Amino acid sequence: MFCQLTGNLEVNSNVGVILPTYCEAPNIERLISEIEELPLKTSVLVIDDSSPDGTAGIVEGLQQKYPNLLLLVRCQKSGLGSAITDGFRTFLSLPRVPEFVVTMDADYSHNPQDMPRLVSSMNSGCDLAIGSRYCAGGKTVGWPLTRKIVSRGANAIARGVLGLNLHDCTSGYRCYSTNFLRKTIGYLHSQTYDIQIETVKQAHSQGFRIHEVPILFVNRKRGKSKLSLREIENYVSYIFQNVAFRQNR
Ligand SMILES: Nc1nc2c(ncn2[C@@H]2O[C@H](COP(=O)(O)OP(=O)(O)OP(=O)(O)O)[C@@H](O)[C@H]2O)c(=O)[nH]1
Ligand SMILES: [Mg+2]
Repeated sequence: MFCQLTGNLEVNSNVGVILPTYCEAPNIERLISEIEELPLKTSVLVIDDSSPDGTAGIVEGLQQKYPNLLLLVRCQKSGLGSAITDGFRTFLSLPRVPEFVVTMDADYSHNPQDMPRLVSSMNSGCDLAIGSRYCAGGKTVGWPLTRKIVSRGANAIARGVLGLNLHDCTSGYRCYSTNFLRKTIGYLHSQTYDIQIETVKQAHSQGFRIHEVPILFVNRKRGKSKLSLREIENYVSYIFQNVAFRQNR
């Protein structure tokens, strides 16, 4: 697959932020500028699948203003999971690898202001902090009932079938240690939304500690959801193919 990475690869940051985008033109500029203002030493990597709405062009323009902004453009829509793993690979291949990598949605469902709390929770010695909608103090706002059922159902299936003892195993707002990512990257194959489960599964099986940090998740106000019935089917079939994981633990 043809990809093009632009920006200052010599960037020196403590936290690498991965923003996967497909048609996020209405959201991307404000999101990046808010991340840039956080009290964290960040570098931001946008992974855009040649969005027809010109998301990548907006990011290219912002690279003049933000020297720590990287852009990976892939030639076609290739799924959230592969975007995230391409992001992990990119950060791990930089001359100065950040200590932590944060993933978040670029549709403003994940509040950048929660990032410092997510990152500082890593000091408790965990290797994966999950921004959790379903632990005490977490919440979702603005989702229609059907979307709530899909999300709760996805979590219940993961907990029940794979035996994952977490309130929220599908949240995409996370902080990973790069130590964990180095040991795990070779095992990640998910193309779509099942990436969230695959990473948790790897952390469990390799004995890394996982911590949940409560977050408020707000339904996107601009742009369209990319979660399709096909992606939900992929997710369910991934879980059932991995029942063996539970039996082998
Ligand atoms: N690069 C890339 N990004 C994607 C792809 N699919 C989704 N995304 C991005 O991944 C993030 C999550 O996608 P959403 O459409 O918000 O999906 P969701 O949050 O599960 O669904 P909603 O709750 O309905 O918003 C957003 O930033 C999307 O732009 C993809 O195939 N490639
Ligand atoms: Mg979303």
